[in-house]
Amino acid sequence: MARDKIGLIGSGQIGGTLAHLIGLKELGDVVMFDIADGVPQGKSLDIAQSSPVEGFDARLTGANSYEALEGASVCIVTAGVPRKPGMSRDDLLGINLKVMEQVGAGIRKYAPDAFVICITNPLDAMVWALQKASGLPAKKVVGMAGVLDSSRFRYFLADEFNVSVEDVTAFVLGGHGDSMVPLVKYSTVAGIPLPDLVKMGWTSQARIDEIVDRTRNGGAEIVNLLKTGSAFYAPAASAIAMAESFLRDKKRVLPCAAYLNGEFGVYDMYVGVPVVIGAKGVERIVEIELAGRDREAFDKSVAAVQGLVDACKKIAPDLL
Ligand code: A3D
Repeated sequence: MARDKIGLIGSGQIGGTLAHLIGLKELGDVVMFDIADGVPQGKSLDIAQSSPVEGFDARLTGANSYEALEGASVCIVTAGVPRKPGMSRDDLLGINLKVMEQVGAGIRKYAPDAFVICITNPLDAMVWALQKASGLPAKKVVGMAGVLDSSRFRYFLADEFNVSVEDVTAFVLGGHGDSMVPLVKYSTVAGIPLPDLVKMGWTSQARIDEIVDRTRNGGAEIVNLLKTGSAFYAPAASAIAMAESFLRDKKRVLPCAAYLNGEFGVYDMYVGVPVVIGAKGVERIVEIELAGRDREAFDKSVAAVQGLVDACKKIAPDLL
């Protein structure tokens, strides 16, 4: 069986890490694309030269033309400008919207059958714009945010309880970052929900609140430490989990920015919800019942995403 071709649109910090992980995991051949001349070529050659040491077989190439993406079965989009300290995700909107229009046109022309994962910020609005610009079916275009947010949450919880990260599950909904909605009652250690762990004296509600807050601001914490650029190891690993579930038809249940048209009472918007990812793309949206404070927080998060989508519609009315 021929290897899958994975197109990485954007070969910056996340793009490079994606290419490395794809090689190490032998998920397929990689085409790195970027507008910066030499960057995708240099990074792909560097990673290819690590393959004899690591013992993986994959063809890695770099390109500055969309043609190179021809026939890709997965495209992961990081093209755009990352956040700088003091810059909000929303400041990025205007610049990255234009990039999504170009990228969408390239995917439509050369990789119309691909499963597309968008990472570019502001995520929930950019994945919406990318789906419109590419014209691909909504179940083949998803945004990566929830896997990262829940991974951060899981890491902090494992650290708090001094248990393996493998035994901590987390459930997050809503938009990326500040407006994310962690569902504490569905987050567990070995199946024991967090509220029970509070009752068992493992932690306090105040500590859980602090951890939720740190998770919400997880991206900004790293931006402030790095001073230039934003997080890239964990975002890349999160997108790889989504790509792997598609390529290997694993049908994992992962929180992703998925297109909602009626589910959760949301229409024509991408919002973070749990979905099943398999060979057909988003095969199912897991629509849990939301009530009380969780519903309120979700609605607030949806309103924040709606604001960004409305801004996109104003800047680029032809996307509709
Ligand atoms: P960076 O290292 O700057 O890479 C971006 C790459 O995009 C650069 O190599 C640019 O040359 C390239 N680029 C710019 N314009 C175009 C274009 N029109 N066509 C093709 N390539 C282009 O950034 P990064 O890899 O650190 O981050 C990439 C994106 O991911 C940014 O928008 C970040 O804000 C975003 N991000 C999202 C998350 C989420 O959880 C959603 C987390 C971390 C970063």
